[in-house]
Amino acid sequence: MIIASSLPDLALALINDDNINRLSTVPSLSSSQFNLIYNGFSFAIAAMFSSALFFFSAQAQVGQKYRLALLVSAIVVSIAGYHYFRIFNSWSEAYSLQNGVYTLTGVPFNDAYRYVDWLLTVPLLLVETVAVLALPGTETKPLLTKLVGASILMIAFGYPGEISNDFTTRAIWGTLSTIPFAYILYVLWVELSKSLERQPENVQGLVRSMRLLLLLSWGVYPIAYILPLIGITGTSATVGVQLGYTIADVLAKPIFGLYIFAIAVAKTKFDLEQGNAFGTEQDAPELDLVSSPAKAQS
Ligand code: RET
Repeated sequence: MIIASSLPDLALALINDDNINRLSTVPSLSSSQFNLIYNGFSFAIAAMFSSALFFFSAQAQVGQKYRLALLVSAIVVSIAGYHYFRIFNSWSEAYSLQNGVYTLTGVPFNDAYRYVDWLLTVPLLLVETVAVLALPGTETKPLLTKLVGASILMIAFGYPGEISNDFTTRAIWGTLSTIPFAYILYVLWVELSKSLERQPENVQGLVRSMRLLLLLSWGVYPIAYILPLIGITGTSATVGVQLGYTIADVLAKPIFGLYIFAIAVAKTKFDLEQGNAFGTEQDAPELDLVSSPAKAQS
């Protein structure tokens, strides 16, 4: 009963948090600091929407069975473009210029857009990545279930810490979130490494670089989150957290999507050389980005 009655309070606290005391939102910014973030968000909108156009249209350049992976990339960056548009507007509403300084207006900067974006896009990115692994059909589903479950926990644990104005709360939720994060990266690294032997030669280098990009881009998120906890406070924390997440998002979505595209092109070329130009529906019931060579050879 007590728990039930405190749940709405918790929900309200999560929505109506006071922005003023947040560890990652300072009360005032110089115009260059405000503009750095403003322009960062604007750049992200351009990167997301232009890559969405590219991924939608690039489907025609790859074999039938790789098109769904490109479509997933296009959907990921479209969702992100929409959220960056909302984040950009929220940022503009959160501060106003007074006597040459950007000061909080009282309209809270809405960090929830970012977390909702991750909730939608991270599972889709995992689907894209697992598609590259060329796993036997029966292994794909359990692996995806574990990874998607862990990614939801990672994001859900991160949010209460993100919006908290308390150092310890941020540290505790951040640590909890790091457990599923480490699990995801470990599993993906191991599985991507194992998948190398199933790849044709012209794809192996791309998968190696993609594996590195995954590690580097995902690694930026906890680093940005941790800044207010390691003595980087005030304006530097705000700028560091927002720019860090934005850079990581551009690397993890459009740039990562370009790797998926490059792999799809390389595999289409491989298929052409094998005399299996555009695949068939039977070859590609799912997001079958890489399993074709193994199948073609067997
Ligand atoms: C949080 C909280 C602090 C600890 C960790 C985090 C990790 C976040 C990650 C987000 C990845 C997002 C991606 C989005 C692409 O669409 C939540 C910041 C570990 C890894 C890849």
